Amino acid sequence: MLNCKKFYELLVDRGIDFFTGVPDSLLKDFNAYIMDNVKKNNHIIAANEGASIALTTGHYLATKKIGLAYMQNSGLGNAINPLTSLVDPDVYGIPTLLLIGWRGEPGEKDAPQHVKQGRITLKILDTLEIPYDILPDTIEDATIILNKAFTHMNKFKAPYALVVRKKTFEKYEVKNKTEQSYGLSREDVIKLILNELNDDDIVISTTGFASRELFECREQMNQDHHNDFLTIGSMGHASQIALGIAMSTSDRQVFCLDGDGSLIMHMGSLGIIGSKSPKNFKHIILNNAAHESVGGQPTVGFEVDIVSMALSCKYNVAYRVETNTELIEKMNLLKSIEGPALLEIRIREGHRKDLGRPTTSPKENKEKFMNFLST
Ligand SMILES: Cc1ncc(C[n+]2csc(CCOP(=O)(O)OP(=O)(O)O)c2C)c(N)n1
Repeated sequence: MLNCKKFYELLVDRGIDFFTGVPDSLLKDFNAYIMDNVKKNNHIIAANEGASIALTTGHYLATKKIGLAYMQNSGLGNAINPLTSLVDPDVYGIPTLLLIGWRGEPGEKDAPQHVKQGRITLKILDTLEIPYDILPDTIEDATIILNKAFTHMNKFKAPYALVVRKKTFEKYEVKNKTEQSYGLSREDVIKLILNELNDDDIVISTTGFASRELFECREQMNQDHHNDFLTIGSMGHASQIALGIAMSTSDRQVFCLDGDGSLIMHMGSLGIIGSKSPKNFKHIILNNAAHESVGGQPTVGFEVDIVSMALSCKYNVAYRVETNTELIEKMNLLKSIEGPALLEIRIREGHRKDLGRPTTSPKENKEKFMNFLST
């Protein structure tokens, strides 16, 4: 396996001193290493993967130095536009090193949302005309590949991708992690919310642990899953799925269980919700200021004022809570008040080690949910 420190040193030796991206579980050890060892201004966890390509571009324009943009292959879609219309040699020609976690690699068992993306990842890079290599898991071989990548980037002023398989990096635990003071966990909160909902309320949950926990909470509470649409892929889009439903189903309340990382990834959606102003739209943000589902890398969730953001985007009301009692009180208000309404719940990181994945397929989820909507 590849030692994170040694790989980092290979990059630094070749002039890389700027790192940006959206975290991925396959890259979490390397990510932890750069969080501990790169100066604050030289590592930016981006709002989305496209933004990370723009950030490496800005860094290159200002310093003539190649930056590294890391992402899960699910994020390639977000990056395609700047990859084709900004850094491509047919446009500005900005050398950029891409480090892409390969979820759903053919032959590896993975969750349904990763299967197609895994199958087409290399084909996407071929179509984008971005040369790539699978990152080898020994330093000797990684050195050869990096030399090849840098020769290409410097000669053609173009991006180059390193595709990262499962278990490529050795374990590295982050050392400088700030402790969080909030008491409730995401799963506590999901249970409390489900207890407050009516039988005909609709729930749209965001990507990652939130959807997995929602599924398991329903099981534990002996409840059916038909009220829920689990947005297992498409990170950042749960609120727009919820908006699409809310605009067409005015007699039912739509509760969107969103994450801070997901909200930030496509924050412009808040303005669209506020402008359309559906009365039945209730937006709940499970804010742990982290991308917990892929390793707990920080977001700006506690630095930005989500309540003020919602209000300035013309949400009708917006509240912030952090305790059990406040949550129950505001949930009752949220149910009776006209939307769009937002409830930010400050939570701590933490999840069950035995957290499973939904045992039904996405298509079964869709069919049950659509039947429920049509009754
Ligand atoms: C476009 C895209 N980029 C990255 C990922 C990988 N990913 C899955 S969940 C997640 C973190 C979500 O963070 P947040 O919404 O704050 O929820 P939390 O995990 O903290 O519950 C990430 C980065 C993804 N699925 N899709």
